[in-house]
Amino acid sequence: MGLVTEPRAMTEPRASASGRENFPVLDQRVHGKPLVYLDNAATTQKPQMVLDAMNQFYQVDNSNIHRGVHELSERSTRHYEEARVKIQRFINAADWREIIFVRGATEGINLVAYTYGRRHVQAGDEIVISAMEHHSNIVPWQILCEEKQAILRIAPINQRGELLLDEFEKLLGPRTKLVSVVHVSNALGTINPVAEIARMAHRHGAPVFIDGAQAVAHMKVDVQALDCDFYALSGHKMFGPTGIGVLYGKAALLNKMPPYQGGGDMISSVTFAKTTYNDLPYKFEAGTPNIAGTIGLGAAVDYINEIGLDRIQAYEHELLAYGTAQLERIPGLRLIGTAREKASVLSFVLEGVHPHDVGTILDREGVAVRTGHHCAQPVLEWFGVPATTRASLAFYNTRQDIDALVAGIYKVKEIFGCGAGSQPARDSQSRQEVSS
Ligand code: 7TS
Repeated sequence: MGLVTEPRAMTEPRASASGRENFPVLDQRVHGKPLVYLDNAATTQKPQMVLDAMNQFYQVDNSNIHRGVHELSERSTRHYEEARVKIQRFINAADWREIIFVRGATEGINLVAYTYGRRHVQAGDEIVISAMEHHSNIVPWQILCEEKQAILRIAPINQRGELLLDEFEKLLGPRTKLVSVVHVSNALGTINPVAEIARMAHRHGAPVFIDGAQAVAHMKVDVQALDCDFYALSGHKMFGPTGIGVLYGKAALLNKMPPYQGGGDMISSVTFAKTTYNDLPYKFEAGTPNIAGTIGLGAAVDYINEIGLDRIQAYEHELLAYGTAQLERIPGLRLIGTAREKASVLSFVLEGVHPHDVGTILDREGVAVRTGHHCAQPVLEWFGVPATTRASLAFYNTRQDIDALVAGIYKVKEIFGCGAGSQPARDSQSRQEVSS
């Protein structure tokens, strides 16, 4: 069965970029209404192909990897390592040894903070991040800075939620030991110019970490073209399972880093007198990994490739434009995050209604969104809001889904009696730039 619908699906209001029928979970009713799943930044749904790959592993091949001479172990090892090569090609890493399987983007960031960071950051050194980071790209650096008496510098943004690159560059200098920036913001949807940031950081001799958790399901990522030193992603945000992710690192850096965790598989030999470590990537993969999850992630990569990221990106761009236009029309609704380069996220506040109430009422309408600070408290604080309601898109969403969201918001307004009087916010037209 073909996964891809006819090209006209790109502009047809009711069509998605790919058959939703491949996602069993989407075919259900919630509170008696058809499910409209708009919480893809929290986690994406899984196509049948991913579920089948994982099921197949447990039903047919289940065995530990890298350690058995028997047939099942050889099969498991082969499938696990094939997934590594799929990821290598997917993000265009130069070598499969640069692909390290971790639990998710969070673990990828922690790994670098605890290994590269501990080794290279000293008292008075500086790490630069942006004002729009997810907590997982803030807290590991705070822990490191506290331990080392280093300084965390925060690159400011403007009212649209875009980085101020001139200000960014001013933060870089001889004390900068690492720059770590989100590729696509989960709270705002901003796409950051990460290739340019990498060039800037390299001019000052600092390596660059890119948090790609929200990017890889929505756009083509080429780590060599970006020339980033590290890149992290989460499988569950790209139609794969939870508990599996990837840390990409340039081999030259990874080779010089100490191990993150000790245990089986990460060693070359162990004696009580001296232990030597395994080569890349195994040096960073201590213990039995998430084998089924890795194989599921490989299947997710196959699935995305089959549809095509160019096609996904074009479709989602059009859907985001449609959603933005619809939401901007709603009186009293203010979009948070109106960057010119933006992907997949519609974050907003509704005058007079707490986001949790918006989310709860939308849920009763079958519309799943996330409310809260989205683990990006500092940036919401910067915008002067404690929380937002966030609709986040994937390629299986449709204009109909957006229409259901809009209808739900009008229902909220009706219930809270804020149907008239207020004007839609026009933040996207604001030119004011503010440093944080
Ligand atoms: N970085 C970004 C930009 C994220 O959006 C997230 C998760 C992470 C890192 C952490 O990923 P994990 O898979 O290791 O947990 N973001 C969200 C979100 O927006 N809603 O729920 C999780």
